[in-house]
Amino acid sequence: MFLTQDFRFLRIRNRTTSRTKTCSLTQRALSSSHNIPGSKGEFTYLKLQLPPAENTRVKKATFVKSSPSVKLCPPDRYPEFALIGRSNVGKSSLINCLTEHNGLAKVSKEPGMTKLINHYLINDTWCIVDLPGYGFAKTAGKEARDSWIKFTKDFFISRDNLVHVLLLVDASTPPQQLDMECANWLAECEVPFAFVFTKIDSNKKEGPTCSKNIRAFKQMLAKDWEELPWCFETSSKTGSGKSELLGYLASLRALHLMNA
Ligand SMILES: Nc1nc2c(ncn2[C@@H]2O[C@H](COP(=O)(O)OP(=O)(O)OP(=O)(O)O)[C@@H](O)[C@H]2O)c(=O)[nH]1
Ligand SMILES: [Mg+2]
Repeated sequence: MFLTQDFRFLRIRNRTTSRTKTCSLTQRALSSSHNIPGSKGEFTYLKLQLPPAENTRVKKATFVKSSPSVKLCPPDRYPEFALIGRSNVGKSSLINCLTEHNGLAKVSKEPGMTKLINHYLINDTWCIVDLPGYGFAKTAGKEARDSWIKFTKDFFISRDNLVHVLLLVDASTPPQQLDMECANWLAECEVPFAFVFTKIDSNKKEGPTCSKNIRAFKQMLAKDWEELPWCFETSSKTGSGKSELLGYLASLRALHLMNA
């Protein structure tokens, strides 16, 4: 991936097909560059130029609305960050962790808990959006999958105030094809996103560790992607990775305001 001259788009070249996808980013015409993550170890990451993070703390978090369709979502007044990922990956838990508000988003061991588009207003200035998870019913088949794609695609396409998407991936399980497909699908749809690995506290007695799973996931991704989107490693149980993620969201909000 690389940024084009006007900083408006990033392009992702698929190594296998040599096809180039263009992915619009919120960082347009950047003027300052305080935080430039670049290559890190064996993987090369997208170089982002972000303004410094300010007002990272969540002082107030309120539930706004559950919407059954994009048309019924609240007006697009505030900058929004949407969380997506497989069902049970920990989207709702992460919202509670970031906001330090247990019970704000409903958490359940049963997959498929979140069925609607849920808006949460943070500090009266920006929103986190909890979307239904994908892939919870193995038997649900193509129809359910198509309906999920339509539902979420509508959201991504029609929300002008969508600043960034966080694609959550469960670090306690080996890489899943569905997550790869979702990442590629976001890129196809030109939706800017970062990976958030969840449950890094949850190392199983048998099988690979979370670190190994994360590495394997990145290796799989790196087969196709020249540069990886930025990645965070989190645990909603221990709060690990929380401040880094809040800082990232704050920088993106600052950028969004600079370019609004
Ligand atoms: N150990 C551990 N468990 C977690 C973590 N985050 C979530 N969980 C557990 O994973 C399960 C699912 O969490 P949710 O937050 O409801 O997941 P979700 O992605 O919102 O699920 P859906 O709404 O069904 O799509 C719950 O049992 C959580 O307690 C974490 O960081 N560590
Ligand atoms: Mg949920």
